[in-house]
Amino acid sequence: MPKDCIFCKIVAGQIPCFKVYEDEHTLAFMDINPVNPGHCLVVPKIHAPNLFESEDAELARTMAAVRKVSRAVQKALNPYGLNLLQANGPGAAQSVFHLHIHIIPRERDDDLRMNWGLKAGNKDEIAKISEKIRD
Ligand code: DGP
Repeated sequence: MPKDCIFCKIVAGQIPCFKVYEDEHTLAFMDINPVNPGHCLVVPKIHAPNLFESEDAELARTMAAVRKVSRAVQKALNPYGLNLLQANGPGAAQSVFHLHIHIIPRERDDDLRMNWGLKAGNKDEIAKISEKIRD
């Protein structure tokens, strides 16, 4: 585990998160800067900095978890739609260099665009939504 990887620390339980799903290979938790309510992230537990350096098997397991969590988000929050996003490299605005897939619930006319600026979320609201998805 790279010493300075924030998502490795979350996987190891050294930094808290609002967890919504976990299995042997993957972890899903709420994004701390949600672009829309219910925005969450799915990560492989084994560190890979990006898509290019990930293993096929890890990627397949991660995407299976993405589908599972996406179904939970859809059921819990009934969004208008869902976007999946993976920022690959600084040029694509990747800011955390541990592979992760964003699950972004969409609202009608939310006017969401790619490469949004980071804005701190409301922790109470994030916690409440995470309970709905986890259930
Ligand atoms: P990206 O820019 O695609 O690398 O997305 C990184 C996301 O990770 C960004 O939306 C904010 C989120 N994030 C950064 N640090 C933390 C953290 O400590 N906890 C949680 N839950 N999310 C984080």
